[in-house]
Amino acid sequence: MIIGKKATIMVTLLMMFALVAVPVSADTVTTNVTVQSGGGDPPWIMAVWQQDTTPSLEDGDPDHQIPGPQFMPPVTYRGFKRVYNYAVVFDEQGPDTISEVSFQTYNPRGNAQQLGDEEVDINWHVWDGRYRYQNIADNYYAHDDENDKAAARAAVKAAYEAGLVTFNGATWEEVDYKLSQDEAKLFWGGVSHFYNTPGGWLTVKTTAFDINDNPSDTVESKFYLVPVAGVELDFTTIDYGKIALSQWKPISGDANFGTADRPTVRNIGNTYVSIVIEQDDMGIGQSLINGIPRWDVEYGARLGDNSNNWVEYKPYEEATLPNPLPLCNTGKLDFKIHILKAWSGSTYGGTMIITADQWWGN
Ligand SMILES: [Ca+2]
Ligand SMILES: [Ca+2]
Ligand SMILES: [Ca+2]
Repeated sequence: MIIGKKATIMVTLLMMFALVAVPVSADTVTTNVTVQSGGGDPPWIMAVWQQDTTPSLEDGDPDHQIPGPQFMPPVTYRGFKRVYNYAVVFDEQGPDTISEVSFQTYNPRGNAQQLGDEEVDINWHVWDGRYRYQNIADNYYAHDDENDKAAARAAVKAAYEAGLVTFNGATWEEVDYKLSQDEAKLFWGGVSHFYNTPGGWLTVKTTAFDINDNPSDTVESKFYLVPVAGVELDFTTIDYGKIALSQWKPISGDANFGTADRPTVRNIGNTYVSIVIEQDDMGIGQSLINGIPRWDVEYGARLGDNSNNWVEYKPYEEATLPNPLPLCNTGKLDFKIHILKAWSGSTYGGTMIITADQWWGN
């Protein structure tokens, strides 16, 4: 036991001596470098994510309750939602040899009604997962500039803490370390997603290239555009005009948004919508027919001009039009009225409520 302790102490002293001795002894260190033939190694994407420009980095989930990024659509006619793609890239031949980072966005799959419901049997139109567009990173933080490095590390940390980042064979600590050591570089580029970009989980496939055109492995990440039903009307009043008792009187709209006397609806959200209509009785009231109350007025509405799509409804009854209004479509709304009993020469007025619901197929 005693011998062992002494031995330990001796070794420690020798090591201390050696450490002190190195600076003055001009030791020789061997160095190795391999010049790669055929262009070297492909870049390595260590981490990717998407974020928006709001303080929470994801306005569809500002308290970060759901993993991954969630964003709100603009719900504005011809509006945009700005989303930024980020990637931390490493290359064995050095960060200056990374020449391009490409982000390719793909449509959602299935009907995407719910956050977890990204794969369902119904696939149609824009929910078929097809390729949408490419964004090439046009910004990066310099790997050898202290301010840029601090900004890059802060950006990765904030996104990581918000639960946005998809890591690819690296932890956040490893990514942060490589950035701190001038070995990796943070790239980004912005995409303005048009208002009719379909709601649901969109896939982003990120690939980096080096100056020898070596492509990295492609890293897949996802972000969620929250499905929101939204429509806009070009009318605030419907004048049924002069009517004859017991005769249906139609008022036809047009597909021209901006002509208020001809009702038009357009979809400004990122889902198909069904139109729901409810109207009061305009003060026309009820009659007792064989002791049973009956409304003295009824209504009808349709989207488009197919006669099969008319829906007739009583006052205060919610009527859902059978045909949906697809994404980014403008439609004609027709209305009709049928008065069974009212005072001749009187004018009646009321209110109609028009609502858009998400439509995901029948
Ligand atoms: Ca390389
Ligand atoms: Ca989230
Ligand atoms: Ca119109």
